[in-house]
Amino acid sequence: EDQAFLDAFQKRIDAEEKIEPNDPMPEGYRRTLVRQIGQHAHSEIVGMLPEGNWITRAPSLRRKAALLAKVQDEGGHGLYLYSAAETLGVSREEMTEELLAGKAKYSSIFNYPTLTWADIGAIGWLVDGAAIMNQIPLCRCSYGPYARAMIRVCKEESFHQRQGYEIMMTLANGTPEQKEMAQDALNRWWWPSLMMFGPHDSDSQHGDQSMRWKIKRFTNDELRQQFVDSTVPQGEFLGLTFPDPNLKWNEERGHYDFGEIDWDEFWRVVKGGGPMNKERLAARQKAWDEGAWVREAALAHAEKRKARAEA
Ligand code: FAQ
Repeated sequence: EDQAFLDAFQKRIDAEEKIEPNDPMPEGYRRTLVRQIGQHAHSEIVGMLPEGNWITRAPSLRRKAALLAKVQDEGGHGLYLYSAAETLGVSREEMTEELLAGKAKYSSIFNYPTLTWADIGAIGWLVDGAAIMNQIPLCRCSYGPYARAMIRVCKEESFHQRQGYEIMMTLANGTPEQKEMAQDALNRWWWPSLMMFGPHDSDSQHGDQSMRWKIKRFTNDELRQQFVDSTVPQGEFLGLTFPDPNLKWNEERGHYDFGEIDWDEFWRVVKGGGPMNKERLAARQKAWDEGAWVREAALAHAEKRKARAEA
């Protein structure tokens, strides 16, 4: 790739032009998007598992219907995202094989267990809240198909977030035991939610280049700070406390200060050593194996139709 091509491409990016599937693009740009969109898709699909765990145990029919719809939405998001990645010349099969081989990542957050019903509230409130903070700027990503997919995804995420917050509100205003459950869920999900935004900017391998290419519009630390600033008042409204003694409003900065993330835990979970990593991948492997006959049948059917059309 010569410099003139790279410069011309950067000019299009700087002019806020959308890059479309058939446009010439640097190989690094294509690779970064395949990596990020693929990981994002895997996160949505693996992300169905922690909440799926509670569908049969939801406390009422109304809660069950809402949770079922939310988990279904996540499956839909995964499919849009695989389709967006396919416009860059990779197949869904290749992406899935990379996930199952442990080569492609998915969000660290989905490697924690959902121990009580309150976890469903905490996931909607915090995990979907963090996802929205990260995904609203992706609606302005320079790559057209990804940006457009994010618009609908964000609308659905905002329903998910409200669904979760409303569960937390009900528990926080319920019996002392229910309030205790909500507090326990916040204690366990707070730090992993902050980890969703990725390493500090100084340790973010891809951050600078992705900002230049306008794939990312804000850095990991900027988005994490925005999330803390908007979420802490919501927690206070619930009458709950955050498990961080260093969390404090900083008048001068106009932001909350907060404590240091346990980065050893973060990298351990990212590298496969989290509490639920093995179970999550085993569940994906089982679904892939058990779905093999469907893929084979669909292919055989398509070939038969093609042969008939040609005869
Ligand atoms: N977990 O250089 P950076 C959802 C990896 S929301 C695991 O900073 P980048 C909705 C990173 O991939 C969750 N790995 O990377 C939902 C890279 O490794 P690589 C999904 C992480 O890409 C809600 C390395 O560390 N959302 O699913 C994590 O510039 C509720 C260095 O990091 C998205 O994927 C992590 N937390 O920035 C579903 C959003 N953080 O690839 C169900 C799109 C970093 O070189 C229920 N993605 N790594 O092997 C992004 O915005 C970016 O990819 C970041 C990371 C911000 C996640």
